Amino acid sequence: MSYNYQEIERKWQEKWEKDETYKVKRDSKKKKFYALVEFPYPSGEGLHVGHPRSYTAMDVIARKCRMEGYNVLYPIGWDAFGLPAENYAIKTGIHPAIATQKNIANFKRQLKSLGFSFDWSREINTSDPEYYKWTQWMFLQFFKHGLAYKTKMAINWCLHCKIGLANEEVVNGVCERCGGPVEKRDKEQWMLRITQYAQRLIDDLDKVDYLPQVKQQQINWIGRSEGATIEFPISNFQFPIEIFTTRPDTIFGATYLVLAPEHPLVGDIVTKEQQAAVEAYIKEARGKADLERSAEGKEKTGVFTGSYVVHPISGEEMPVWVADYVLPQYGTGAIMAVPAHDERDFEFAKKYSLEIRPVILPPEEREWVGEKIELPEKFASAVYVGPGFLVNSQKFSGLESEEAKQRITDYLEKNKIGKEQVNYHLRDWVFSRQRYWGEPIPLVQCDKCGWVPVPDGQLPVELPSVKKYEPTDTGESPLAVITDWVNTKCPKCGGPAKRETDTMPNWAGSSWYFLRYCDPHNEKEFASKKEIEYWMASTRLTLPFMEGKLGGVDWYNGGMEHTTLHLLYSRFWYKFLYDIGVIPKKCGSEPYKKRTSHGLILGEGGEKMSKSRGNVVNPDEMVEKYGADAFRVYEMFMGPFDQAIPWDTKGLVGCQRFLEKVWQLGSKTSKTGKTSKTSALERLLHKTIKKVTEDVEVMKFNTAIAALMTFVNEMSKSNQLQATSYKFLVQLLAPFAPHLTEELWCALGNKESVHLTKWPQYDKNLVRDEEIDFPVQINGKLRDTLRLPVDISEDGARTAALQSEKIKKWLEGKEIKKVIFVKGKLINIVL
Ligand code: ANZ
Ligand code: ZN
Repeated sequence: MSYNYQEIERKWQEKWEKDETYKVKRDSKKKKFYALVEFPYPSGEGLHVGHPRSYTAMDVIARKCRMEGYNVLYPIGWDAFGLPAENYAIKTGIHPAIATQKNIANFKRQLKSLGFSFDWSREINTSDPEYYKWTQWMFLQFFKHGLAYKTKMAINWCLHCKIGLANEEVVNGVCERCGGPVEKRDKEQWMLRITQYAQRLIDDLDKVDYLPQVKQQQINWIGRSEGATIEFPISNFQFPIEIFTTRPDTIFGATYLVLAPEHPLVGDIVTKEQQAAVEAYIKEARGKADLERSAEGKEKTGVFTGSYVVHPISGEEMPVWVADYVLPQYGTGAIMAVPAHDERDFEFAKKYSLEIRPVILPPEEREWVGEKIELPEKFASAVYVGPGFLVNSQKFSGLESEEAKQRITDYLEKNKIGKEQVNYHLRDWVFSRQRYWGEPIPLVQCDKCGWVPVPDGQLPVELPSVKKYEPTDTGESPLAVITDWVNTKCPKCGGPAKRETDTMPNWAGSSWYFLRYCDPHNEKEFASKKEIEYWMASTRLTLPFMEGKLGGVDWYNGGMEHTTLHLLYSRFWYKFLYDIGVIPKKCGSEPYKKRTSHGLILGEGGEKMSKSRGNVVNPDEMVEKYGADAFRVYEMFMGPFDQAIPWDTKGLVGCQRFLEKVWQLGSKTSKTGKTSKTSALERLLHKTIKKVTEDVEVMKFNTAIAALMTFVNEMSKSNQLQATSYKFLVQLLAPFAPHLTEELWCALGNKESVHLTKWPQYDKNLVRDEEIDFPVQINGKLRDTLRLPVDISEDGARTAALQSEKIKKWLEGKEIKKVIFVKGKLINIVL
């Protein structure tokens, strides 16, 4: 009988669906395991071969955990709001909801064809009003707790998409979506105060088990920075200019000040003579993106304001400049420039011939340290950014940088010139979009009452139908022209009011979807506390290697590209829900206990897979030609899970052959045949069980499969196989190749699904490394041989030798001079 994967795979997929094999219910008698993958955006292109890399990995883990007795939740859904569906609607006039439904149907067919053990009864869709009702409800919680606010701000505006972008969506100065130019525009925007959580988002990383680089990326993104704010008084002007610095130790090296072009004081301090030049400069700066303005190496530009400040300690006059390398939203939007010790200031000072005054000397130049030193030219001709010793810094001269920072900050505080300050690079989250295909923001503006939430009972605020999906040229959402939807009554006073026409960004629905999976059909709450507590609580410890961590989703695998945005947003969102008491305390304040990431799958030539390169591999075609099981095994076998690997169809063919071999082995199996208990094959079996069990736990899927391949090769050599070895093989392979193994399991006469059987256990005695005949010599002559493990240590061998009756006889009354031990070879006792 040949291995007809197409028939077998279809058959078992239908059976699992009918039997609801992977459906789970809360069961307080069982320990739970919650495995999560990032739900896909159902694009028109369908599934990419990269999706199943993550889905198969977590499917293997979920299936193994199920066999280990856990109550496993492995859900899936659709992150269905987003620009592509809207852009498609603009082109074709087809409603995004209809296009999205069609894409979902296609994705679902594809995912089902791969045999993932998702609990499909929990399928969710973020663009479903039943779902986004709760996204809106949560937004209102943010609003009611003062964490959502509307403000006029300079936003990144994509000229092509006509959409405001969050800082995160501007990559290398261009729009992340279309690659088009981005400029700054003032717009009223809804914001979420994620900055209020900055410190906790750093601190709580200690409580979770994330890949080290994932943690580091989050920390860098939040960008905590310790320093001081310092005030510089302006001659003939009432207000001082406040700057932020991380290097108060360099204060005596400050030779000029720089304001961001957007700084509110610019207009007040600029002199008549300089006014025209400054205005022209500001106009130009507005067109540039932040990164272009601040990158090192980019040519710096600026203009003198004509005004001077006074150095707060030395009393010297310093010119004030405007330059766009200083950004308005960070710190105070103003800096003291220290060209001798800061790259950008150095470039700028050279260009405009401003003074470069070294005040920090590297440790090896300590001889120059003092209060009034004539330094050689060389110190001012290159920038030195490292720590060192202070020079020409009044009474602080001679101090080391770190100590000087503290002493100078103390001095500033005592004299009320400045104070210690911690800043974060993280900005508040721009939470509104002027687009159609997103959750409407459920607020109403009343002339009398201001912004008023839509009452809970009236949620969801459903997206009304529009005729045209283009955003308007004024930048309003297409919803703004539907006057009978916009005009409404104020829920508070009953007077005339207008609905907010902005919608939410597509990060909204994905910020809490893992909570909805716990209780997806609940109509009264986003999820009941009971269900959340069961699936997310910390007290219900899961796998041994996760012990001691907080509660939450047990294991979340997803793309490295989501480390700074989705991961951070959803941690913030969850912490807020936790703080307002809608998440049970037992669950802890972090949503994900463990986070891992998979490497990308590249095109056959090693480049990124993309439509434009024409190197996209279609999963449908691969499944059709080689089968879902071979496809799954290949994706897990292709290379280390966390690394980027080029696709190679030859590798897939190899995996198919491996499965065929397993299929053929079935016919060689005898149900009665007995091989001796400790045969080499028996040992190899137990080592294989151990290897697969341990490797899957650390996502070394490729080496786990390699071990299975070795085992199968050895089995093929033997002409009669023990039924138990074969059964174990089928079980070990089940998480990787669920259809084939189910068929083989059934053929062995079992009624129950292999996926619900108990995971094989290995015998500790059989995984130990083999023993060898170990020679024991006395004065170089063989006197005994002992059965000892190959890897026995010197002490072990010595003890064993001294216990041997034969050896004891030779040693009687003699003194041991020394012992020569050759690992794995011999021991020689010299008398
Ligand atoms: C003087 C100085 C001397 C600085 C020196 C650096 C080195 P992080 O680590 O990112 O917080 N800075 C402050 N506000 C800025 C703004 N709005 N736009 C651009 N640059 C700004 O960096 C803080 C440092 O970046 C600050 O410390 C300031 O330059 C600059 F040897 O002050 B420093
Ligand atoms: Zn009102």
